[in-house]
Parts: sequence; structure tokens; C-alpha cells
Amino acid sequence: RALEKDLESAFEKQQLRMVYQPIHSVEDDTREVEALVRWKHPELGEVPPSTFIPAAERSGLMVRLGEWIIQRALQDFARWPGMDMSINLSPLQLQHDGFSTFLLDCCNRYHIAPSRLFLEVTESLSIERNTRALLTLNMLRNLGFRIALDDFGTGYSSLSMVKSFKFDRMKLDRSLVMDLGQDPASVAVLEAAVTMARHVGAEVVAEGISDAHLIGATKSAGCTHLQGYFYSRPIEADEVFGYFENNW
Ligand code: G
Ligand code: G
Ligand code: MN
Ligand code: NA
Repeated sequence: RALEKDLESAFEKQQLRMVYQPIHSVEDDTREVEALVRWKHPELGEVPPSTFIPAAERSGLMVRLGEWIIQRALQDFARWPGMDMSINLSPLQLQHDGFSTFLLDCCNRYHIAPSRLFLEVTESLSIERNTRALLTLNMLRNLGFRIALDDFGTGYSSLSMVKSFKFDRMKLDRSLVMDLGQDPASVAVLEAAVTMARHVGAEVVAEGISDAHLIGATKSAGCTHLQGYFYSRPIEADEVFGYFENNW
């Protein structure tokens, strides 16, 4: 309760900010980042999004927070020509009437082509059974936005999600990636997930590349993109342009 109240005033008190984590393409030198929201609470310090996003969803703040995130991320993104960007969406945003209009308005305001944006959705609130969200996603895809299934491999609906929507990209949850060195079974699971994704024409991002030893196995399994602390932690907006100039 208290957290939800504090979150409400976090906007005007400028406690929220966006950070950006690079996504490495295996096949070419495309420059891409994933936008991630951060909240620095005056007493609690950094509150993780895994705590405050659900709080925002419970308290009716998610649409407003989601709009703040899109506005801020696209404003930053407009300063980085030639890049792509991924943005995480809550299912509640997709169910909201004004969502598509808001997103398109922001793209127009900052002269951003929809094809430069990936919209990441999770299966956590089961988009599958949510006709409204699926219709919106489909319309956005027809407008040129690319759609990514985030946290792939964690929910029980994983397999059927592959059938219920034409995703452009699957993001393999880091739990599928991080124990690749130790466990032969996890190699088998990873390879099966990649095979399935590639069969439906989707790119595959391996998340949680925290160490160089994970690169070989994910590449040889057919992952098209790698993301994780080994390449970079999420970085501040001001650091993004320089990061690519120096590291790509
Ligand atoms: O940033 P971090 O890796 O701690 O993110 C933890 C979780 O919070 C992830 O599941 C991520 O998808 C979610 N998250 C982070 N930033 C955003 C955001 O801007 N919007 C939404 N909806 N979720 C986010
Ligand atoms: O669910 P989603 O993929 O949106 O979550 C992204 C979250 O994963 C971010 O909070 C980010 O900080 C975290 N993350 C990114 N790379 C790594 C990594 O290599 N190791 C770990 N433990 N977390 C990571
Ligand atoms: Mn994500
Ligand atoms: Na994820």
C-alpha cells in the first residue's frame, strides 16, 4: 500500500529513470538496446521493477507508468540514429483503449519508424487467453512494430504461445541459459526452444549471458542475439551512444 502511494508521486519527484541494456546481434553489427525502468526511492533506495511493476498493475498506475516509460524511452531513442530498441509492455497497457494511439503519437513526435521498435510482451498474464490484447498486438505488428515474446521458457503456456501469435522474436529466459555449462539437459532444452522459434521464423535472443563461457553454446544452438552482463549491464541514457562507438 505504502509503496503504491509512493509510486504515485515518483513521477513528479523525478525518482524514475530509464536505463538501457545493449543486445548483441550474432549475425551483423546492428545496434540495439532494451529499455528498462528504474525507481530510486528516497528511503528504500533502488526498488526493483519486479516489485514495483506488479504494484503499479495492482493499483491502477500501470497505464500511466507505461506511458511515462514509452515517452521517455522514445525521447532518448530519438538521439540515437541507426539503432533499434526494445520496450517492455505490461499486458494491462495492451488492454487499454488509448494505447496504440499513444504509441503512434510518440513515434510521430520523435520521428521514429515503428520497424525500429520491438515490443516485448510476457506470457505471465496469459496474453493467449486475452483476445483484446492479441488483436492490438496484431494491429501493431501490421503497422510495422516488431513483437517479441519475453521470458520464453518460464510459463506453462510457453509452447502454445508459439501457435497463438506470429512473434518476430523469442527471448529465452536467463534460467534456460545460465546453467548451460553444468547441465547437459539444459543444452537439450535450449536447443529445442531455439529450433521451435526458428521454425516459425522468429529471431531468438539468449538472455543472461553473464559470462564468456555461455556464448559458444548459445551461438551453436542457433541464437541470433545475445544479451547479458558479459556484454553490458543496463547503462544510463547518456552512456549509450559512447558505448556503441567504443565497443561495437
Ligand atoms: O530491469 P530488470 O532486469 O531488473 O527487470 C526485471 C523485470 O522487470 C523484467 O521482467 C522486466 O521485463 C521488467 N521491466 C523492466 N523494465 C520494465 C518496463 O519498462 N516496463 C515493464 N512493463 N516491465 C519492465
Ligand atoms: O524479463 P526481462 O528480460 O525484461 O528482464 C531483464 C532483466 O534481466 C533486467 O533487470 C536486467 O538487469 C537483468 N539481466 C540482464 N542481463 C543479465 C545477466 O546477465 N544476469 C542477470 N542475473 N540478470 C541480467
Ligand atoms: Mn524484457
Ligand atoms: Na526476459
